[in-house]
Amino acid sequence: MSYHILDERSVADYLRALPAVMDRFSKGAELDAKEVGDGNLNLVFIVSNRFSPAEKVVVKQAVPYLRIAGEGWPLSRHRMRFESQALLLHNRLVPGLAPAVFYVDDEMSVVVMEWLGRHEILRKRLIAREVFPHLGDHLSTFLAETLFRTSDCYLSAAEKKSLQSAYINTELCKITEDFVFTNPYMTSPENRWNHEIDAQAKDLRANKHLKLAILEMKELFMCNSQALVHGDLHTGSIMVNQEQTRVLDPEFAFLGPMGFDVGAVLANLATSYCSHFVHTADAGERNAYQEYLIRTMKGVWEGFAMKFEALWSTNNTGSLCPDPYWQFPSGSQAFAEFRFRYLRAVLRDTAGMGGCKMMRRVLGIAHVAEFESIADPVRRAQPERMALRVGSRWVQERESFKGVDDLIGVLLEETSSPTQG
Ligand code: SR1
Ligand code: MG
Repeated sequence: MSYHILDERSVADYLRALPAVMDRFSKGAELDAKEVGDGNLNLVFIVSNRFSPAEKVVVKQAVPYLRIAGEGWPLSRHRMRFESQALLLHNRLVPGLAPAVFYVDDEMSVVVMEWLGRHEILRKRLIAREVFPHLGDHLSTFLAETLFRTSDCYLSAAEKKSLQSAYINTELCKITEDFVFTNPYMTSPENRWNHEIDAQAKDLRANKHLKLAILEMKELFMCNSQALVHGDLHTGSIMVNQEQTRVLDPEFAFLGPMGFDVGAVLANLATSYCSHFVHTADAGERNAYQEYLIRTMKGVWEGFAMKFEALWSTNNTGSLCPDPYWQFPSGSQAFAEFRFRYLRAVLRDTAGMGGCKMMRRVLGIAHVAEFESIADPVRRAQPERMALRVGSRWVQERESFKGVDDLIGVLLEETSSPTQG
């Protein structure tokens, strides 16, 4: 079928012709559709059986422009190919941690997926102070498995290059290069920020040391093809309930630095931490919830590092450092030392990437609900300033970080005096 933009009426007709999707519904189903997309890029429909409303699927379609900016900002639909192939790969590597895929249509730039009716967007639940006991474990498994198994630690050079060629995601990488690593820190028309923080924005945009450090992160993002990264792993790309976690929306997937994904998770937990100085007035409740967020940050990094190390030490099948390379008297110690150094470098990149991600959410085009939901600009300025200070220090001090406690230490220091300017 040639490409056309679906709407709430036509999406049902479209699905009716797809046996792989209609098998998900009882015989004689009548389909109703509702567009629910609140992301920056795509259309998302929930399609249900009128006679059995619990039977639902999700249809996601790329439109040929950037939705957040409108039709005047063209963007090719190739992104849906990256998303669907990454979703299929994630289903293979980490079954249960990505939504099941029922149908992929490259012509129509459509993917039909499992409806996650028992799950909610993590970002929203964090604002509501909900605790998810398995979150750190699930996210660290997702990160370790997807990053290790798409890296040179696990794949042969030929497999890795072939993976790389399947994910030349030029346009979405450019969005990140511009909107995460460049435009928020200079004059650019799409930037928006709270004018209560004009002074901080101005200082930050004129801070030579910070700007040099940000550029180092951008260069790493553009040049280090370490593993297949999700590419947009913020808390709006994660759906949860008390038992399960699903990572969605991998349209930004490409071969990039591992720290970009790990940093995205830690940065978003840290922005949530900052936001609770306003969202949660009761100090006892606030402290308890912020402690949970810190535990989760720790769980994500430490779980990731431990699982990655375990995977590598038992599956050293990649072309990076084949086992015979380590066949000398102290070879196994040297290999352990190399793995340790590798993960230390990922931690450093995690801090740098995460820091950029925190700052861009305050200064750039795309903001986050935990801050935006604070209507009063004076009150909103407080967590926004915190996020700028933490992000700025994570990027600039990254070389000195030895463990996740160092990143957490900066977060605690920069938020210890909530009224700080
Ligand atoms: C211009 S698109 C803004 C952001 O939305 C996506 O979720 C990515 O984070 C992108 O940077
Ligand atoms: Mg997205």
